[in-house]
Amino acid sequence: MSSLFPALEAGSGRSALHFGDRSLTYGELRAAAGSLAARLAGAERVAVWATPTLETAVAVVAALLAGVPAVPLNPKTGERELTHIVTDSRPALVLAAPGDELPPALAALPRADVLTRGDAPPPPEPQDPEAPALVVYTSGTTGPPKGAVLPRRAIAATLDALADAWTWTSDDVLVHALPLFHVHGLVLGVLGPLRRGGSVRHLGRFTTGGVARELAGGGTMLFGVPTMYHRLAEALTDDPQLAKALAGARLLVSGSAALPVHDHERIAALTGRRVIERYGMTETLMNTSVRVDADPRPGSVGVPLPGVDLRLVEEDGTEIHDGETIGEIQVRGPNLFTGYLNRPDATAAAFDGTWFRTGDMAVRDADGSVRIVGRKATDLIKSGGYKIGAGEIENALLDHPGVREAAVTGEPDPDLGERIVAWIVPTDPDNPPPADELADHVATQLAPHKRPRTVRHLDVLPRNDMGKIMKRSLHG
Ligand code: MCA
Ligand code: AMP
Repeated sequence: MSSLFPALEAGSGRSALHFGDRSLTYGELRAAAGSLAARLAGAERVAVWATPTLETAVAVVAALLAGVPAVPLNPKTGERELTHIVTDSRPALVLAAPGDELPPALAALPRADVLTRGDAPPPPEPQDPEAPALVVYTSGTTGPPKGAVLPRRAIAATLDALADAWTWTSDDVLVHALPLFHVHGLVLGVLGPLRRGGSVRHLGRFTTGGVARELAGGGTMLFGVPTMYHRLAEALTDDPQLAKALAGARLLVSGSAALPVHDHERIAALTGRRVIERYGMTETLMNTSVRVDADPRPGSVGVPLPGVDLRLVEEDGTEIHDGETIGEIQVRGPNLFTGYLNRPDATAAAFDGTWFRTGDMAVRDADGSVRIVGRKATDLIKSGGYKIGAGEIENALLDHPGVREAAVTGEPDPDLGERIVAWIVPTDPDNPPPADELADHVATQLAPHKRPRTVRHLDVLPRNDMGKIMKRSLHG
């Protein structure tokens, strides 16, 4: 397989990465990542302390050049989840920016500081397209997150398919503020521009003002989750500079969850620009997208990307072709992961033969475009574009001494898409634990974005004759 980043080979003076006022050209990135790659040679796997910084981008590129799989870690992950991830993935070392303080869960790991300067050319890139490149942890309905193993082939295939759908070139300057420990922000948002030989401007953290500034200052594309577009839509009403900046972008792309029609319409009305949606998953990378030359329709995630086979399947396995019946989306193609790390059981269960079961329910219109209408599992919640399993939060809540029973659901939220709600039977009904104490407990055990935003008390959880909690009868 040829190089993942042809532009790095040339190592020109073209701009590659900008994080705030810090930046690297392709030549500088080649030298910094080349030097670090030489230090990683022979490691089986490395963890990357994935802060939204230049160092994270250098560390991941170095690992890819060295052929060492990288495990990006959310720096806000709590003790329990972080311990699970490092126990499961067993990184040989952790890469972090000099001076970053690492939590006790990583104390036993050797550390390598990531420097953004260097002087060594990169080693020859591995040739095997199936070689694992990244291990990205993703939540399921129950249990702790699983590590999706993404080979080099999947990264190259998905980025090239998006380039085709969006006419994405080296002239593009991508603006985003997504976290760098998930596929959206890391693979699409950092590796994407680098594969094209273009550049990325990362805001460090999302603000509508930052988006306006970077788009007005030369950005051509914006990637975001629906919560970000919702906040842009809210701000647009009295911010003509923001409207002008969005109107000037070549492409506004939303993904990771559905962008509500209301936000689509508000942005279109105030900027004259339509946001286009693409649909993907950690395990599959990108499956479909509205193409740049198509007429974007709110609610549509477009057509299968080049190389991706997509079908809709009924509960009994029958394929749907009629353009109106809802079915589960199943996909296959070079964009797919190779499996979950250490979980052959879960990997086998995720496939129907060669087809990957996404768990997303959709309708396929007569023109082949896909409309997602929901999810098979009610125990998966999408909040702020993050996938969160109800089971992992329930387990964390049950660890709190004030909680006797717990059930977690997602409720519609105009900003987050869904908001996490915890239904609690307190150990002592006269003295239930305060809501913020439970939120802090989940935030420090798992991650802040998994914390319940609402806590409701019950005397008893509704259960069926089998003792199973009837979550559908839990609503506020
Ligand atoms: C609040 N905070 C706390 C607590 N409460 N920390 C500890 N304990 C607490 N009790 C902190 C948070 O860490 C955060 O810190 C700040 O307070 C605000 O938190 P929150 O309100 O949760 O954040 P937000 O401002 O609402 O975030 C909205 C967001 C974010 C920026 C849109 O949700 C986000 O970045 N989403 C992107 C998710 C994503 O990339 N998903 C892609 C996966 P601080 O402010 O310092 O951070 S899906 C994927 O990859 C597939 C392939 C796909 O299709 O894309
Ligand atoms: P994750 O597992 O965090 O990678 O999230 C993948 C899930 O995000 C998919 O299975 C979908 O449910 C959802 N998703 C991603 N993009 C979109 C989109 N454009 N519209 C609706 N849902 C989406």
